[in-house]
Amino acid sequence: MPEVLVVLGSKSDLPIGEKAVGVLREFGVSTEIVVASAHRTPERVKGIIEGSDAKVFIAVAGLAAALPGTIAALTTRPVIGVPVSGKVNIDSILSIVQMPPGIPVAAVGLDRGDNAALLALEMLSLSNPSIQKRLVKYRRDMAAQVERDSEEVRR
Ligand code: RP5
Repeated sequence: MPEVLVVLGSKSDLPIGEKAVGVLREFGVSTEIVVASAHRTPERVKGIIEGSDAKVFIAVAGLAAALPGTIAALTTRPVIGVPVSGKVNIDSILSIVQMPPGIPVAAVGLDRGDNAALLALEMLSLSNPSIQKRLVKYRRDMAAQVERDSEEVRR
């Protein structure tokens, strides 16, 4: 069973889900992607969440993005919502951010599957020192890249 389950509202969300899975695999964390829509297949969403022992859920959805909130309503495990861009980009962001009191969803930026994975890793790192170490290295590598970029631009 995966530690982080990525749920897509539609197969069309796959490129965003793949960003999350790529980062999680880079960190050696087990993950899986499934498609289940809050609107088209509510019973399927329920079955998947109730049958999963994942520690964190990443829910990727666009338009009236009910999926992250629906998953959050079914579990007390953390849910990270990733809004997907479309013709109107504010719709999915607000659908994920504006949860009613009592049922929180963590939201990352539009199409930011990579940040959703990093946030999930930060959650897992609270009880996993090896993930924590790798996160510190990831930040260090990023900072080194900025310095290399600066040097390149300066020249
Ligand atoms: C949402 O509607 C999905 O998450 C997707 O982002 C969007 C469009 O879905 P499709 O029409 O491509 O299946 O529920």
